[in-house]
Amino acid sequence: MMFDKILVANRGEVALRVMRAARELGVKTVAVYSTEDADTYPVRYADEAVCIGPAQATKSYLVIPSIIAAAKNTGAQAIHPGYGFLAENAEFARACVDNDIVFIGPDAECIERMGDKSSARETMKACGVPTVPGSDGCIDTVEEARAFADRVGYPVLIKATAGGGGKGMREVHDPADLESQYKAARAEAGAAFGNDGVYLEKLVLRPRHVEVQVLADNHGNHISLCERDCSVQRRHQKLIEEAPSPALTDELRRAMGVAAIKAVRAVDYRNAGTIEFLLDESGHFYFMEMNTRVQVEHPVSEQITGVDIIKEQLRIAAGEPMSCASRAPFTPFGHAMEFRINAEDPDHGFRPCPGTITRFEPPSGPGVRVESYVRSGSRISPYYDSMVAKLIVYGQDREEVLARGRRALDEFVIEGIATTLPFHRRVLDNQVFCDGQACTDFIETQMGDLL
Ligand code: MV4
Repeated sequence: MMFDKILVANRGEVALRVMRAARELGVKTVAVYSTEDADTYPVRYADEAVCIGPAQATKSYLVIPSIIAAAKNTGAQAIHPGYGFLAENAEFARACVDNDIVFIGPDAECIERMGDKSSARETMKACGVPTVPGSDGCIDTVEEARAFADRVGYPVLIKATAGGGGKGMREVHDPADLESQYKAARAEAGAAFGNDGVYLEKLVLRPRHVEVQVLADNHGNHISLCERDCSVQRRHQKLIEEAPSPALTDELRRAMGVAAIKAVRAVDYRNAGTIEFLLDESGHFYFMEMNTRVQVEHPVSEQITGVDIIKEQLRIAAGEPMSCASRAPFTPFGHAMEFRINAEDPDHGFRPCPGTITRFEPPSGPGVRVESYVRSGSRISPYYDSMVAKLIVYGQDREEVLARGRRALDEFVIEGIATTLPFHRRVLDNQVFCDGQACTDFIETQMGDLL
């Protein structure tokens, strides 16, 4: 049975996105908020709202007992964690279950298994999902690292097992640098995660980041909602995502979908998740990481499949079958692109620019979707991430979407703070991007003049 009431353990655009889905399903919503966010739109939008502490996330959005208490006190039957904060925290998922609250996501075991990157890699390798040639488990000594690198050949990449998102990662191109890079990676991982375990992989040169959106329910349905190409990133922060990937053939798309579903079945995964792959220049793909949450860029998948991923998450968590299973296997319908509009100044190294938005006039018209929690007069807090809005444009093909993106970005007015709007507009004039050729070095190699 669908829930009567859920709590949203997040803020900003994703809190609003989840509450909108809940409202369409007739589910009441509880917002939690820090004192810093008291006057924001998602807090007003919710049927009820509970203050859980001061501005610092470690004293509010990350405090598990406060959030559990808020759910108990309001009679919420389930908690949606959004992305970031506690979304991939196994302890939180367990605390929900221990308090008879449904965690809208996978179970704690799946979060844990995928959170350890070396063991996630082992799991995927064992079930036949392609992985980059790499070490079996963690590498405990420099000698072991050297033996491995000599065997697979340079360049290699040292990765932190507790990492993800690029922290504690070191490339080694020259055997002379192996020892220092190995030690540096361990030290960085230890300081960042309190776990200095590292493993090695052969370095894939000029890869694209292609990730497959999956859904799994308690009724045996495991489906893929095609892929997203997220190759335009800066320091592991995605800036533009699109679906489908301009780099895939139908055959490759099918193969990646099959691999992603294999991965999901292997760990008995439930709810929405993403399998991230590296795609090399010769069209080979390799498992990189699994994200056990809904992601910022989920709307591009929604636009090309017609599936409301958040609503499906609620249905699945409530024990219902997903409503879209009979439409699988999905073939992409048209094209979609998302531009993250951040309060950052692209002309000054993307430095954060919190402050008050004096004028906010989003674009509209055919093929335009704007996901945002801000209004004219909203304040962007320095305490949280700098995302102000997501502009999603969609249309019948990539050409139409590029033109629509230019048009919508030109219409978009944000005054009072610097944003990434002009950066995106320049990307849409770049030939490499327009040709669908951007890989993960795109910003460094193509937008260098702007950085
Ligand atoms: C790699 C790689 C090349 N070869 N693994 C980046 C973060 C983490 N998810 C893994 N990452 C990478 N792993 C091998 N064996 C290159 C990256 C990488 C990257 C991947 C996707 C998108 C942007 C990236 C930027 C730099 C490095």
